[in-house]
Amino acid sequence: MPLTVAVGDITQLDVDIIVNAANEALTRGGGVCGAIFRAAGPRLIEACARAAPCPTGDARMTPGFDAKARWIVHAVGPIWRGGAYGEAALLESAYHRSLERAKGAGATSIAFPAISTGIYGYPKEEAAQIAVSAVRAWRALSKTPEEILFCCFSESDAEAYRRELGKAPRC
Ligand code: AR6
Repeated sequence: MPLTVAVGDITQLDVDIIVNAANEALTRGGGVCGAIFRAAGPRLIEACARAAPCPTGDARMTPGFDAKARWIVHAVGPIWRGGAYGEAALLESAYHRSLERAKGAGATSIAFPAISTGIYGYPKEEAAQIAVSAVRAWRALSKTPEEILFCCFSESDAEAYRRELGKAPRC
């Protein structure tokens, strides 16, 4: 199945797993995290407290509770500090660890937001390039989850992903 780009609110997607752009404490925040906590309801706060902490570059999984998705993967991307602090490797790892969790759960579909590109300040073009290359690298190793979506909150963010997906994979 091709990698696809969706535009809109990730909580409205019809997928097994939505990925949260989380913080290490797995506490309720703003951005996509706020939308996911609203959709999942108060039980998510307790489940996240049990699953915390989650180091940057790693991911934890909880049920989706009242959200449409069956599970939520909480992925912690890096805070952008200029690019010389291992941010790219940490962002790539956040995608990889999320996909490992999805595969472990037997999920067939997963949607990612543009992790780290909001409150954490990661430049959007560079983050899209890392997201696409991380997911392509996963795809070369594993057939599951079959459906992988990039959910962008704006049309201009989606354009960055479409450009990356249009490029040949890097070796
Ligand atoms: N659906 C899809 N994407 C969204 C949505 C939504 N409902 N809302 C925002 N985005 P951010 P981060 C996009 O700030 O940079 C939280 O407080 C948004 O436009 O949500 O990883 C956490 O608890 C942007 O492109 O996450 C952490 O403390 C992308 O989601 C911290 O923010 C990510 O922006 C994480 O910061």
